[in-house]
Amino acid sequence: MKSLKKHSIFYAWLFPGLLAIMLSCTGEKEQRTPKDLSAESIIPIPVAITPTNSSFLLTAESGILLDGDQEILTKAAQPLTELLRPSTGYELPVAPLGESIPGGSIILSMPGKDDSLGEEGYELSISEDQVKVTANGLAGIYYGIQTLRQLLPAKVELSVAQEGPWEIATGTIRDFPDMEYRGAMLDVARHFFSVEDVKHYIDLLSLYKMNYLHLHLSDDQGWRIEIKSWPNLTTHGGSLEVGGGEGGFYTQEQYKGLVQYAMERNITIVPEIDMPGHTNAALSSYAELNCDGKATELYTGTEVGFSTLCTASEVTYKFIEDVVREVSEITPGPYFHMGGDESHVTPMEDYIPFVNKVQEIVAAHGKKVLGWDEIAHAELKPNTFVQFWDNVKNTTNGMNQGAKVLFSPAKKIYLDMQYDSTTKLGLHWAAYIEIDSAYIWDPLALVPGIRKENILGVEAPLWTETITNIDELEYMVFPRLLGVAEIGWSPLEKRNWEDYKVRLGKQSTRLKALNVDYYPSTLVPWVE
Ligand code: TNX
Repeated sequence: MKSLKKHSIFYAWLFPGLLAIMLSCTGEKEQRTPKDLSAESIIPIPVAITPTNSSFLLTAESGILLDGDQEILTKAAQPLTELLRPSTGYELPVAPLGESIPGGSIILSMPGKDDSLGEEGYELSISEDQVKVTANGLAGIYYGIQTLRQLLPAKVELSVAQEGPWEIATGTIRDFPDMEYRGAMLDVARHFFSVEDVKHYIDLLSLYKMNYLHLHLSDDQGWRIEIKSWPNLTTHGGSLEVGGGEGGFYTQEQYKGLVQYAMERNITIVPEIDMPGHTNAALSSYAELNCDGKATELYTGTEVGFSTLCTASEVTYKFIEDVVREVSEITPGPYFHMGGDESHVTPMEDYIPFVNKVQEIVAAHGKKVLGWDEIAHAELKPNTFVQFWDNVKNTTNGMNQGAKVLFSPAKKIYLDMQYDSTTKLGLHWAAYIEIDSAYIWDPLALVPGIRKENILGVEAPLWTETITNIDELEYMVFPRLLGVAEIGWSPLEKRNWEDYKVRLGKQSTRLKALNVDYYPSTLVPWVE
């Protein structure tokens, strides 16, 4: 070694250029900090990680290269440039593969069918010289980018230029979701949330690879989506919210904007119009929807189960037909959620034919029915799905009729439940739900006899009787949502609380960079 050095110096004296080259080579190597890909905090945890213990460095000379259909990939590159350009301050030109880029590049590649990755899976391979995201389609590329995002320093989330280095651990990740439906529900009826708030929520959901957002658009306290053929629903029925404050609603144009915004982040909107119960806002807006022909008063309390549509009257079904048609026309996703929960004042002999009829109306508008587990009392049609929230018997009944089950067990993932008896926001009728409790459960163990093929997925609801604004939303949702995301995406054998809580602790800087007001549970070793 020593003699080699001596020699170098000797030759350098003769050939200064040679030394410069040698130093620059060794110098570059020395910059690469060994980084262990398997020790990074990725949530949800990927299916397979193979570390190679070095690092890739993103620099001002880096670029993004597209390998495959240029038009589709240009779209796919957008979330990546939107993430990287502001925080790194780098130009990061986007070009077809083959173009010469002086620095290490990120390649987005869609070479064709890799069946084992499916529609949403991806492979991320990182060497010292390049990062490559490979997938079958846009969704997979999007998720590969989200993983890459979590491998970059948290300051990548900031919107003004930061100092580097922008290092990424090397190795390979192969990853695809365990469940096809990974969602969250937001109740915009009890308290209204603006378009901006919902977009913000969509942004955060997409970081953790959630792919559905269910909007609870109507309830006793408010009707939140414009229906052109029944305009009082929103002008009157949307005017208030719980507590008596000003309500609000989305125009159809605004809703379409939300659908589009979500779609760009691989999230499908599921609209819910709750019926026949939870309908006071509608009953107050149109007298003819009441069996006695009298409009009710607007309601701003938090009781449940006191209202019902008049299930025997024709106008009710004309109303439902109009609502389902208008909402379906602006909803490209496959599902229409008909609610069906807590219809305590609808006699069962009326409830069953009602649910049967609504399933037909929804099917006629080309949508699949989702409903809370009570709908299993009716005869479920082939394209009906049951959302388990409370009642195992109902859920089993639905499953035995061939319906797939969406898991939202109140005792585990109702995000409106208090963390413990000292947390101020939220309710506790189902349980106090700490971070560990929301994570350590498995759908297969909750409903006897259920098999993997009976499961549609998981969805974490946020009911908003006590949640009035986006800060309160963040406090209840984060960090429990990350655990739900992992249950939906990662295979059971990869899920482990001891490992998860360490990864969660490391998400702290990212959540802070994103300005998320999360609940700092003492069960988690937060890393500042
Ligand atoms: C039960 S869950 C409800 C909602 C409430 C929630 C509060 C379900 C289908 N119905 O109406 O907002 O509890 O936790």
